[in-house]
Amino acid sequence: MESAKQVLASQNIETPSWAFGNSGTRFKVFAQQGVPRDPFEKLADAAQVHRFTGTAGSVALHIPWDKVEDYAALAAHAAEQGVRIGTINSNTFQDDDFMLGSVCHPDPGVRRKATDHLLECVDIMDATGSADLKLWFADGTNYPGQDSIADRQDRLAEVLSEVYGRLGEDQRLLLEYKLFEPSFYHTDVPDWGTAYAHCTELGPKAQVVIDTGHHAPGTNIEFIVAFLLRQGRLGGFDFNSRFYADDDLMVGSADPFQLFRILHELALREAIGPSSGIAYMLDQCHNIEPKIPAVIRSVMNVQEATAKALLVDRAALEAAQTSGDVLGANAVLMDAYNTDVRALLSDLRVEQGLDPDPMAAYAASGYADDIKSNRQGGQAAGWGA
Ligand code: PSV
Ligand code: MN
Ligand code: MN
Repeated sequence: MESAKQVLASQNIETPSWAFGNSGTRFKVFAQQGVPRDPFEKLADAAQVHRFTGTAGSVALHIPWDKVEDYAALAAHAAEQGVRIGTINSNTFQDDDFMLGSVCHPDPGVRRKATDHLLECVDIMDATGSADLKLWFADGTNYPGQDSIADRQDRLAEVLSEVYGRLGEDQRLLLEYKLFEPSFYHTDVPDWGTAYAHCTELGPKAQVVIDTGHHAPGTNIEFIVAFLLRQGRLGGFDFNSRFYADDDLMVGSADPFQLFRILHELALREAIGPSSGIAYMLDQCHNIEPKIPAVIRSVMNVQEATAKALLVDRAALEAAQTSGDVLGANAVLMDAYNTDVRALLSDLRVEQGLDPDPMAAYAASGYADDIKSNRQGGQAAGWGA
């Protein structure tokens, strides 16, 4: 029990700056009162999540959504708020030039533009002290014959290798895959196998990111976790929930059992704390729910799944597995999953000097009222505004 608490106390869940801005779908972005007007205010909101959970100490930025003049000043502001800047996410999908792709585009001029953006992101990492560059490419085609799938792989490899060469000693390139959308015929990095192959070609500082919303329905994500962990190529997660496609709902809301199964694979390999080198990030959009409480809830959902995974009786599991006791092994796992860990987490929070109930404590803090009255004209998170 004590060691589960120690691991939980050391866990860091990175929040995305864009979760705090207005978001929606291509049908409508609903503006909420009090949302941040700039990246500084996004960091202030993210700091509230950390203040009440004690486990959300870093914040991912998305460039250019979080473009500022002085990134060192932004990092200093984060520190003043009690958080730090984490992963830098690139954006090669919102410029008109990228209609037919970015790093895989047939025109070398467009590829140069995309590459320069990625290199600029590494400059930003240098200024913020960030260790991870997260790359997700919207590249792909909509129609058979539109472009050469194989040539696009070559172009991708060439750009990745240039960016990899620019990384500092302690910096990593995290490559995210996604099955489809916005491209509907083929995507250039559609799955973990493609991402893994490119990372292997690049070198040890290139690792794969699993966004839980980026798979075909029914995909066994925990298998991917186990495989990449074994290969030393699991760089991090973009956690969220989905019912249909890339829904970006609160993690653990659609399928808490899947989240538990993923964390079980990680717990088995002692890969939850910061020394694991795995970046545990959220990638979510809160279209209809209030944003800060939604992120607090998400962090708590990850903590609950983690606690359950840490409670798995590994000796009993191994004994059942070795003796071929199918039902016994499954029962060990289900016992842990069915344990109510909320009291354990409340106790841990009290030991950390936090309120045992982060949702209630945030609601009582008055922060939501403050931002509603003090901020007018909040920013869209980045898409569809
Ligand atoms: C793409 O769907 C993605 O998951 C990538 O991580 C982007 O950077 C992010 O969404 C933006 O939310
Ligand atoms: Mn993502
Ligand atoms: Mn996504």
